[in-house]
Amino acid sequence: MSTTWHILGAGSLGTLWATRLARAGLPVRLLLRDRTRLQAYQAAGGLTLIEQGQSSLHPIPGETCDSPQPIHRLLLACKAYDAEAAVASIAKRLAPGAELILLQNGLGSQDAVAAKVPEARCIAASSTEGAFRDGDWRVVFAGHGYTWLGDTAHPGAPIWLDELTASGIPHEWTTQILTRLWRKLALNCAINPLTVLHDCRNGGLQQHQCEVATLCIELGELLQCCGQPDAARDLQQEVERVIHATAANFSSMHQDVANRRRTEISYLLGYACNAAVRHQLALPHLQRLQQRLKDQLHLHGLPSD
Ligand code: NAD
Ligand code: KPL
Repeated sequence: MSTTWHILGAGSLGTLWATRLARAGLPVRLLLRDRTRLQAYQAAGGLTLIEQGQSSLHPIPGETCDSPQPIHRLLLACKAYDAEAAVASIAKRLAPGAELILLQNGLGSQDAVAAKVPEARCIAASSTEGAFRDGDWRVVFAGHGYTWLGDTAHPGAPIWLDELTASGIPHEWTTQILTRLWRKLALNCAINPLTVLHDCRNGGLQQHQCEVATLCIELGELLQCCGQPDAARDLQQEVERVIHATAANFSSMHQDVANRRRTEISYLLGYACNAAVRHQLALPHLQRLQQRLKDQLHLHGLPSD
């Protein structure tokens, strides 16, 4: 009998994982915040996945976070700023040897979660898949990508990776997950805030090449200083490649601001700027970028943390 996949966070990525695992015949249960959310979910009859214009309904069982059954495997699919509180809400349900897969972007939330559940195995993930919600309990699979998984404390791969393969979830186990997370963080710091400040698509940054290049130099210094030389390698070329390849897209941070949603700034630019301060590294352009972004978020009436 396979271990049940408990999924906390019935948003974009949580739904994308839940529906593909369930479609492969694996046991999946959704963890919902409270009875009201559970009733709303049950009324919808399940999660809907929209893929290449085709929608499919998946009647995955749901339960509230305070249900009594033990959790052996948890996919944490909420935003970075919700991760610590979300894990606290299910901590007492974790069985001995439980495994958590942390899908949060950026850095900082993974350590906060691990500190809350020291007995559990925490596996960090970095994903380039893309999905968005077009309604409650509905997700559109918008961009194929890859998910890297790794555990900074234990290099051995978990036994359930073949379940991801069976579910059609492209993934790779890596012993360098921190390097992956830092590299993505650096890309997000070089691109996303500027798209908010210039109110443009990613491709619009081709008009601001000097600004992007200056940030890449500072981010490279930071990565070196934080012991991440591999994440620093050819950073500027990679940033330029991503800007070109995603020219028509709005960055995730731009979309958050446009939709009046809280951003993950503290786990991206905020984390980078704090790391620089800790290492007594002066990165004036990055610090200034953080201040400009915070001012902009204030102007939009959004939280700046
Ligand atoms: P989302 O906002 O669509 O979904 C998060 C869900 O978690 C929401 O439904 C929210 O209600 C739920 N949640 C939060 N706290 C909860 C709690 N205590 N109990 C129960 N449910 C709770 O977010 P998302 O877009 O799926 O992003 C999740 C993470 O994945 C983020 O860090 C994001 O940056 C990253 N990511 C997203 C994408 C994407 O395409 N959406 C791609 C790569 C990485
Ligand atoms: O990951 C992204 C995001 O929007 O968050 C990039 C790759 C920077 C594309 O915008």
